[in-house]
Amino acid sequence: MKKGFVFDLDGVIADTAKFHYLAWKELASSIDITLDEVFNEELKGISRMDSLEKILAFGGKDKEYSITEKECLATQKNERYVALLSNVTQQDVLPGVLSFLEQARQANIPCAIASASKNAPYILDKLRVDDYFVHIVNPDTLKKGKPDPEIFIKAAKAIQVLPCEAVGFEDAQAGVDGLKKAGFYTVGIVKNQPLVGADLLVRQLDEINFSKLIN
Ligand code: B16
Ligand code: MG
Repeated sequence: MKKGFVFDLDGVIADTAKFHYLAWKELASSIDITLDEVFNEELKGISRMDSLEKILAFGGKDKEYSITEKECLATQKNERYVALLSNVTQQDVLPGVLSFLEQARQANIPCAIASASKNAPYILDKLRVDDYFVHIVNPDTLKKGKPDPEIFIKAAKAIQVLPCEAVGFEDAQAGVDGLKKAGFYTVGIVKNQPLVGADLLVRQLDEINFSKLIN
């Protein structure tokens, strides 16, 4: 019997990846690095600073910036990202998510968010789904980002369930790897990307038989 759910945000609750991509693409282009959608897949689920490091390495510029300059670049990207989020509404919640969260509420299954995004509380508020989550893990409290299992273990603790009693929902390979290491039953949300190692793969949450999942 499953007793708790842990959700990733970007790519599971809403498609904010398109805004991350736009903001990174503009930032990268300002320093003469051209990003493409294939490379962008590698940034999913990865923290802001780790994403910047990957982009600089991709452009062969990883040795060119000091820590302060990198922090400046990351802040610049985030300001653009947050500006792009300003028009987000409940219409942007991915198909099947609201009805799934409603079923969890009816079944008294606590839900938590395990997102690498420091903007998660703001995004959940804009999407008007924050009431469904009893806990949002603060990424600032983590020693390591995904694929390390730490964020998922913290989320399970916060909703007082064991990882083996929990279901995790992820769209990124780093997240699926972290959930499996933590010992969760793992649902992978696929779009066009391959996801290896998930226990169940769906395109959207309304493809899931809710009672079969929890029993
Ligand atoms: P921020 P998730 C992740 O969200 C994104 O997939 C990733 O692309 C982004 O770099 C990361 O959040 C950090 O986001 O810059 O807003 O702190 O998939 O873990 O919900
Ligand atoms: Mg994600």
